Amino acid sequence: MKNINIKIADITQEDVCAVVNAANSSLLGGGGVDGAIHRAGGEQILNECKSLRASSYPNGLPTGEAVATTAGEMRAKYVIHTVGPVYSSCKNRCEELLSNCYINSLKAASELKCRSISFPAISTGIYGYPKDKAAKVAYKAVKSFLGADDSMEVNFVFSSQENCDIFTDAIKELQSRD
Ligand code: AR6
Repeated sequence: MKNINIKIADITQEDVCAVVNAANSSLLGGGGVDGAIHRAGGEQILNECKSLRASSYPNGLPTGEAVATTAGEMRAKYVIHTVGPVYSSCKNRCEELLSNCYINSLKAASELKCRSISFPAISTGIYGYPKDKAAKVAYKAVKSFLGADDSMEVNFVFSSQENCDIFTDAIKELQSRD
């Protein structure tokens, strides 16, 4: 689909307006993409996250919601932090919550006047969401957003060829309906 790119890269190196962080509700960092983004962006991101916790999210960022900080030393202008569902406990809300991550991140990027955004495969690492299922949810959410606003360039960024292949195989069926 036009406006959607699929690539293998380190998301911290993306030259886009906004990179999305697969965060946890504490917003205070972690492993995986989250750890890599905080390392690459430097302490400015953590300081902004701490302020957000103190002001807007004293109990943490709820699953499916998204909030932006600047991107510190990364090339991107903003980091949009979102919290994906933990697959073992999201029950019948897994799809809805993962979809919300994509839609709310895109809305946040749009509010910041961004025209380019890079997503990691939210929830498919430590949070255990099956990669093929997550691919379909991610693609459907992005496609529906772009249906209403096609001025955004969306990158799906994968850490390995294998993960990229799982994604492209899973969305082939959906793409044939584009
Ligand atoms: N660039 C692109 N993709 C990456 C990178 C990278 N630099 N590093 C990992 N991936 P995860 P989650 C892929 O675990 O499942 C953290 O501790 C990785 O292969 O980062 O949403 C947070 O603080 C996987 O497919 O995110 C939370 O506690 C995908 O990115 C928790 O992990 C997401 O893996 C969130 O878990």
